[in-house]
Amino acid sequence: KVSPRSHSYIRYNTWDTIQSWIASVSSSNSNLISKQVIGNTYEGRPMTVLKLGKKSSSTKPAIFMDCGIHAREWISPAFCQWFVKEALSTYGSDSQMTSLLNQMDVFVLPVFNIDGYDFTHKSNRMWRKTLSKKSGTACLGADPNRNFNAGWCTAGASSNPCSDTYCGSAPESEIEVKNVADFIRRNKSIIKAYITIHSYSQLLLFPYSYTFQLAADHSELLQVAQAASSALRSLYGTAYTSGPGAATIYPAAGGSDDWAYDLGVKYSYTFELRDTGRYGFLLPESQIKPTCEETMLAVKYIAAHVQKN
Ligand code: ING
Ligand code: ZN
Repeated sequence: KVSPRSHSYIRYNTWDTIQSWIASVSSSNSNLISKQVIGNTYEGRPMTVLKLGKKSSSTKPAIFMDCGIHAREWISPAFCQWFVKEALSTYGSDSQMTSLLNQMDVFVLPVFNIDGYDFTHKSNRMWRKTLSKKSGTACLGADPNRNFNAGWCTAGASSNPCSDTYCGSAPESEIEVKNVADFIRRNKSIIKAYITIHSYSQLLLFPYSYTFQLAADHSELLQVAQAASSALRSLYGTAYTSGPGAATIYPAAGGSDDWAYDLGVKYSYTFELRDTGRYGFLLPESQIKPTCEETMLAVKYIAAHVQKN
């Protein structure tokens, strides 16, 4: 049972709708979900992490996945909602999902940058950053994916508060980034994989983005990314490119995947979902279902690899 039956997984839901969904989906599936607030956003909205997994007496290894780091990338929160629905509705019938949730927990943060997401629905559809205020400038926010403590502000980021890639006044200056980083640090011993969902460009990226140096686990990360991309492509032919961030998209410091990797989370991936630019951030709602279905295959591939390693 997924509930509420009225929730639409093929719409771009507002934060208010997603917040109600978080409450009802967790209360009506308490055998498989629990929720915890990891802190509030700058404007005071609760950041709730859903923990999916069969309850166990022993501590289980886990995967952490977040959506909506960037406000305008609406397909991303749609994917996290889809993932939760699929996990609940296929547990017990799909052997891989059943085994995954029996052996591991999946932490899902459906919307990371809630203030920004709400702002894109109400004021500025193309907003990317957080909405924190800073003295000395009228410009708002910082780029949460430049605000992690990984080569912070050394490449592909701006120290100008008015820039869309403003790195913030210090690493973790953005409360949303601090809340997520604290949660991952607290659960460092159990978190085996970090997956973050962005759009657009159809890429499956892994560390590093802050340097052109190859990660210690480069060949395994590449092999898993390529196989996950093949699984994704098998459904509708959607082509993905995979590789380290710096060489595949552009050098950019302060990203969440690089930070998680350097903390010790080996399987650290950034997805850039559909499309390649025709609609860009304005991906039509008619593409939510196919995009989420194909992406499930890649995420499940990565999860299966993590599970057996
Ligand atoms: N792209 C990412 C960005 O933050 C990225 C690319 C991935 C940068 C990983 C750094 C680390 O710019 C989008 N579309 O947000
Ligand atoms: Zn993004």
